[in-house]
Amino acid sequence: MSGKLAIQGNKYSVLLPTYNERDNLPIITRLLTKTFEEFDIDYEIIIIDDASPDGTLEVAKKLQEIYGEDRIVLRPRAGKLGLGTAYVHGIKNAKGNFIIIMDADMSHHPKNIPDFIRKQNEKDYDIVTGSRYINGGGVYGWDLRRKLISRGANLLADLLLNPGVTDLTGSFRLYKRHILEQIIEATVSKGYVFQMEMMVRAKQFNFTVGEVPITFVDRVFGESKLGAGEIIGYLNGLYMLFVSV
Ligand SMILES: Nc1nc2c(ncn2[C@@H]2O[C@H](COP(=O)(O)OP(=O)(O)OP(=O)(O)O)[C@@H](O)[C@H]2O)c(=O)[nH]1
Ligand SMILES: [Mg+2]
Repeated sequence: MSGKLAIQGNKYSVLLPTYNERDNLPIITRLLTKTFEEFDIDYEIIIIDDASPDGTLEVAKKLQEIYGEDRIVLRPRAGKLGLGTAYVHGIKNAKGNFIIIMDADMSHHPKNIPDFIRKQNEKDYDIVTGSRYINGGGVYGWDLRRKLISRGANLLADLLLNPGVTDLTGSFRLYKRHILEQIIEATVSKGYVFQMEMMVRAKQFNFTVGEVPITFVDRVFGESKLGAGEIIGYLNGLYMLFVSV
């Protein structure tokens, strides 16, 4: 399979937002570079660190020394400003005509990226989204509570907004760069609801969306942040979209 995905002129910019990912960052970076090299794909990895107290940025600088400045791009910010604006900040100066968004905590595996690219090539999709909820996808390491919350969040959003995508809250996605810029521009929510709104906007704009199965693995290092506040925030955001879109 190696080498077959390279299309002349295509470049993939991976946006990796990080907050306290010191232990995960070297592993995900190695797996990313390995995957891209194996398939002879042009890439850059853009790390957007929000002044993580655990020293993630220092680790990122070391990685930049190892892999080179054309492969590892650092776009740090002075404080924890949240995921939505981290993507906006990361896209500025991104060199790729495609953008891949994924978590840096090893919940998303770089080995799936060739599937995203292959899928995109199939029908020249504007967006390809990773789904835990189609055949071949799944979730590992979550307890029943977390599974139910994720399923519930997806079912509810699907019922109210019907964007036609099976995994709305996931954040492992490939976008044409100009499409992502347009969607982010239109997206107003913050927090967990942000990923879901992006798919609702995509439908609104009639962008084409392909899906590939992914297995999501719960983080091993670092701390989870899903609490009651996030759930309430999600429900609020969903309601706002329901009445406004
Ligand atoms: N730059 C930046 N990155 C963030 C921020 N919040 C989270 N991240 C990163 O965004 C990605 C997803 O966040 P997670 O904390 O893993 O969120 P989650 O996957 O919903 O929840 P858990 O994995 O259970 O903690 C990870 O790579 C985080 O390090 C932020 O405010 N700024
Ligand atoms: Mg995570």
